[in-house]
Amino acid sequence: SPEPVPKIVGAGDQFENRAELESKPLVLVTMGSDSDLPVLKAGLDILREFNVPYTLDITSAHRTPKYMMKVADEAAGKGIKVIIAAAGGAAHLPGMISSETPLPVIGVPVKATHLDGLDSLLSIVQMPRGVPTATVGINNSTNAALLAVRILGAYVPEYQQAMKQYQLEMEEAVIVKGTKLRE
Ligand code: RP5
Repeated sequence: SPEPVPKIVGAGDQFENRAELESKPLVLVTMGSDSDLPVLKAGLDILREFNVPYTLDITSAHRTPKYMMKVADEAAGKGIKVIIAAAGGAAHLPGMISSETPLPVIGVPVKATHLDGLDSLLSIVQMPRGVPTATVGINNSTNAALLAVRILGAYVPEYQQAMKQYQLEMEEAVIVKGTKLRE
């Protein structure tokens, strides 16, 4: 019979209460300004849905550059496994964080200026070789969180299982909608 899957310390479902959940964050969600927070809400809902312990911060590449680099430098040592970084306009935050950490960084371009988020997207996506930074769609914090769960799922079986379940439910929901259209 197959070996039972060992419980891996850090999986969100092992934490009994919110305080403990937040004390051992696996994902750092950081943003250039508190004005980015509304865009991140959907992603934070996903992290909660998947029971992923996360922590929040504001680290501006331009207003708090030294603090941003400190946070990036210390994240891995604190047990963080994935960083989600949201920024708008001249969105240098995800790339700069990525330059200072060995962790996977997912950038969320925020639509913050008259350029409709295209400025943010291009600021994040065109990183130089050697400093990879994953980039999701403009304002799409949902996909940033789902990608973070997938990364965690590569080594925490519970998250991978939960992601498979999420995908099955999404598939079912679309098929039900199609069926209703034909009724
Ligand atoms: C960026 O500038 C932030 O990430 C935000 O999206 C944008 C505007 O910031 P605020 O002027 O609203 O603080 O650095």
